[in-house]
Amino acid sequence: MLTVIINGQEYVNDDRQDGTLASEIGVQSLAGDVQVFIQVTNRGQFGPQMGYQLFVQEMVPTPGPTATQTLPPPTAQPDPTSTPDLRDAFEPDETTPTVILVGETQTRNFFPQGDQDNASFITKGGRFYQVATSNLALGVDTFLRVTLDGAQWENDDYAPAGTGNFASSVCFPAASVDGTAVANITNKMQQFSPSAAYNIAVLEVPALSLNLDQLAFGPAAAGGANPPNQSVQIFGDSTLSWSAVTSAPWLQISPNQGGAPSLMDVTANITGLPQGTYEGTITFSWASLCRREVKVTLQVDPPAVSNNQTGQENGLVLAMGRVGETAVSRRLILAKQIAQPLTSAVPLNTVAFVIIVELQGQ
Ligand SMILES: [Ca+2]
Ligand SMILES: [Ca+2]
Ligand SMILES: [Ca+2]
Repeated sequence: MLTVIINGQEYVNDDRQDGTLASEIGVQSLAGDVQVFIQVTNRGQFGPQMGYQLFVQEMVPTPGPTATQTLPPPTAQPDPTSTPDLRDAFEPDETTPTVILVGETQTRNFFPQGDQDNASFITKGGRFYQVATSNLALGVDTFLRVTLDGAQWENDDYAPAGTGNFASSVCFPAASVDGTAVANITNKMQQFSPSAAYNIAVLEVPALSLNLDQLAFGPAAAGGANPPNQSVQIFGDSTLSWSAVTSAPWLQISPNQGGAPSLMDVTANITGLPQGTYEGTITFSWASLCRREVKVTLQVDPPAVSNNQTGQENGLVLAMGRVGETAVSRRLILAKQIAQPLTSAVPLNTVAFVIIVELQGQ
């Protein structure tokens, strides 16, 4: 990017014309001999090989009929407030996302204030793609959202909490037809500076799909048998290699790695678990940064209690006297559950009754 200051007037030019990244500015001194200040900045990559050539040429106005056409006007509009452009080389990308090729890695930054980055790439029908950020500078915590044909995938951090890795990764299947996916990247740390840099890359990865997204076990009685095992079916490309972990000791899987197709056996081991509702996760990983989760719930009920522990008998019978003894009227007038055990010998979680039998006419 070329900046020229002459007589206090500043001219800026990025590209001299479409199709070239070179810059050109033409100026004319109308106030005699003056000093001209030229500044050259780079919007691209830096390195020892990143050379360029700078020319300053005098242009003499041609006499004759064209003498009135002295010098061409400056090729760039005056921009007195302009400063060196420290945005990444893929800006502006707000209204029209900058193209990123599948397999390409781009270095971008979050600058200026409020900057978001957008990248688009062509997807082929039936393929699986991974968009991931890496090499995050201090002050950068990427959040990644990919949209394709109205579908949307999001990720903040693919690494577990405590790893200090705030990079993002989204893996998604393209539809059955070719399309254009758009990745939007924002900085959750809200730091905006030329040094708030990171890399964004797009890869094609092996496909992985599951036959379900969640599993529910139970209810099972605490201390009793495990609920029946369930299974997860894994499908994908022949090149797929996945591994899986669970978030809780009670949630057990076998196998924990494989290819496609695979069948995973899922056990909810309730040994030692008190009653309650449990939640766990099976996390599949493949292609380094791709993740897919299956949510698992488990319901553990209170321990099962058999009838003879309750003291409550079905079909309470009061056999008081023989058939035909009409002189005795038998009437159960009250069978009331009371709140407290009758004695300390009555175990908790049992039911006690007071049976009052009123005999009349004796
Ligand atoms: Ca940017
Ligand atoms: Ca931007
Ligand atoms: Ca993040």
